Amino acid sequence: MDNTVYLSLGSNLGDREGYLRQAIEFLNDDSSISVESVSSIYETDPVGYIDQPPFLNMVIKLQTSYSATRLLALIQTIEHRLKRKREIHWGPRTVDLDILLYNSESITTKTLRIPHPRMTERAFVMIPLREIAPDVTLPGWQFSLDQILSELQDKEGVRIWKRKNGDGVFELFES
Ligand code: PH2
Ligand code: MG
Ligand code: MG
Repeated sequence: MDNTVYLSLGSNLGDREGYLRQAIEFLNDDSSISVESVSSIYETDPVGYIDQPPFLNMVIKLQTSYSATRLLALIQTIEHRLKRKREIHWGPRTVDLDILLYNSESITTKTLRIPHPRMTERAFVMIPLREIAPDVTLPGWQFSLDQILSELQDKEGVRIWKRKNGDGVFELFES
């Protein structure tokens, strides 16, 4: 399990926290994945298509023996199990799981681009990522997370919703 991956999680329909929690449990149930850390949960104003409810967003770190392509397939299975429907592009969803970083690799296939092509424009990704990985570097970027975040305009649209208060993976959800 020697690949380090950061994932972004989002939900803005139904039991938003429950969907995030279940997605993490499905990932951790897979014997080829170990969830290493989770950020706090943030409530965030919708970006892109704005006529939709607020999101809960978070970032998690995992170790896996899966390739990026294999991990993407698993993520899509989990989204499907959690009743995600693709109706409006960038529209409301029960759960959205995006691969942000896979080691420090740059990957482009027909279905996958890593680093996630829009992550550096999105405070709802960069703020929780910085919380759990302040020193991570993005392949192709010479700037730190702090420097990238200092340029972003939409930071006030990202508010702590449930603060992580320890180092365990699931204590966030047990209170
Ligand atoms: N996801 C999108 C589009 N807009 N806005 C917020 N706040 N959070 C998201 O996760 C999000 C979004 C498409 O994936
Ligand atoms: Mg997605
Ligand atoms: Mg997304």
